[in-house]
Amino acid sequence: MTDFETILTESADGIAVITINRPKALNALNQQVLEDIATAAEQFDADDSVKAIIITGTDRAFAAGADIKQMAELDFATAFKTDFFAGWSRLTAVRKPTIAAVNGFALGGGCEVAMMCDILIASEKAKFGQPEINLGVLPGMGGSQRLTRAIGKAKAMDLCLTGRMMDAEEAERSGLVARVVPHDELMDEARKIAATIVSKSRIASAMVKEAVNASFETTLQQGLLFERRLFHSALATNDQSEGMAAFVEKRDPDFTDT
Ligand code: CO8
Repeated sequence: MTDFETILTESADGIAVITINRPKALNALNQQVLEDIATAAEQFDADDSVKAIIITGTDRAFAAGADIKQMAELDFATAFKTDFFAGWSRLTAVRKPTIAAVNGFALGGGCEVAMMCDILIASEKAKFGQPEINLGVLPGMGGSQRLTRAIGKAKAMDLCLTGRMMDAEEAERSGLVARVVPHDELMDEARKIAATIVSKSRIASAMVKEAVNASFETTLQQGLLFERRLFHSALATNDQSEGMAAFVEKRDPDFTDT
């Protein structure tokens, strides 16, 4: 694994952890953070010993948004020509399940990076928001799209138009996060979820991810057909034979990711 400037990485027992580590700037996302997270995620995605990836922050922040000090200097021509921040799509291209363990502020781009992950869990101290309106701009990394799909128009408009923050309890109630846990238990809970995923067939978990994500891109009929065809394909895997044999024989399955 490469040495990174703005993140910490570790991996053990099939679980990789990427920790955003610019605490003095509340983990604000500059170009280097993008490059580091995307590269680490791609490397873990290609690493056969890894089956799930956790992304988390440090101290008070998951990430307090795109780096405003960097963006303050940005003009239209440069942003357009460089397709500023389009590189975050590298994170969404990761095929292994990703878990955002949101420990504190997840604002603007921070909320958007969390929403690029497959499962969001939050500490009781987490705060979510799209405060770009306070800066005279709007969300630019998916906030108006993924947030609206996650929590609906009413809440998404409320958050994006007022710039207010919502706490973890409201985020769970709204459907943005899957679980809220006490702050000190956040990483244990994230690792438990990841360990559960690690115990499953990697082919099946990748198929689940593709099928659920397809629901955001297709009509219901196309999505149902895609899901059914994936199911048919799953019947060609050794893990399907093993999983169903283990159930019939009343034992734990031993998946081989084949
Ligand atoms: N960018 C740069 N630096 C930041 C950011 C940020 N987003 N957030 C916090 N910091 C820095 C502060 O400047 C401060 O640094 P310093 O000590 O050098 O002054 C340090 O972090 C600590 O912050 P505060 O002193 O402000 O801490 P508080 O506890 O008083 O406040 C808040 C915490 C409420 C989180 C506050 O820092 C805040 O409001 N931050 C900005 C949040 C925000 O507006 N985020 C959205 C940014 S815009 C965005 O994400 C757009 C994404 C789309 C990109 C476009 C793609 C095409």
